[in-house]
Amino acid sequence: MKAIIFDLDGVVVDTAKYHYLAWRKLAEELGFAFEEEHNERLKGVSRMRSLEIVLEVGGLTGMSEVQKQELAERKNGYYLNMISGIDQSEILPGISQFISRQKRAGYKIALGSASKSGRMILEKLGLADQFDAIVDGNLAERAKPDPQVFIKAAELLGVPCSECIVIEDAAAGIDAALAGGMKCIGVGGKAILGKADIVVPDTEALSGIEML
Ligand code: B16
Ligand code: MG
Repeated sequence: MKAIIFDLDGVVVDTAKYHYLAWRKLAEELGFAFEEEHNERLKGVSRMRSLEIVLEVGGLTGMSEVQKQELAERKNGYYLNMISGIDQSEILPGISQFISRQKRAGYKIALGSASKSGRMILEKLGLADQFDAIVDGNLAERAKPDPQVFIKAAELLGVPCSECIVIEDAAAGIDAALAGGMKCIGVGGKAILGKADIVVPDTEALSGIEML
């Protein structure tokens, strides 16, 4: 294995809580409650797909494309406001040390995130310089579970997909990595991430994986 491709939200930083709070605020404005139990479905999927899931939960059908665009932009405004002060203190436990160690061991490091704010968030966390390639939602038109975001990262690194390991916290991301012919480590619960080659319960446990 020559490269490690990191998902962002849920692997490098817990931005999922801010995505959730922003969707919940939008849902409240639309007149329904968006409960946390539905949040898992939003992880790793694109902004527009997330909106469709939120509207489905609220039983709102028949919105025009223009209306959907406005709602997605409104939610993104709330989200950007919530993450405006994000800093190194929000990097998930053990991740900075893990990235430094794998770089010293010779791995190339990339980001493969669905988020259009991916690069900006890495910069705010002070981690952007550690990444040899950054692919976020601005560079990939097709959302996970399509493997495009990870394949682009492998191409930018100049490493064949078969020599890349993806680290993911979402079922859509695991499916994307496997569809791209990559190895995959899941961070979270086995019930959701069971298709991954290895599943660890949290980011701190990544340092104990023997294949790295
Ligand atoms: P944005 P990841 C994903 O990030 C999030 O998990 C998902 O909830 C979000 O909808 C998506 O980014 C798009 O984010 O609205 O900022 O473009 O897990 O792929 O790093
Ligand atoms: Mg994620």
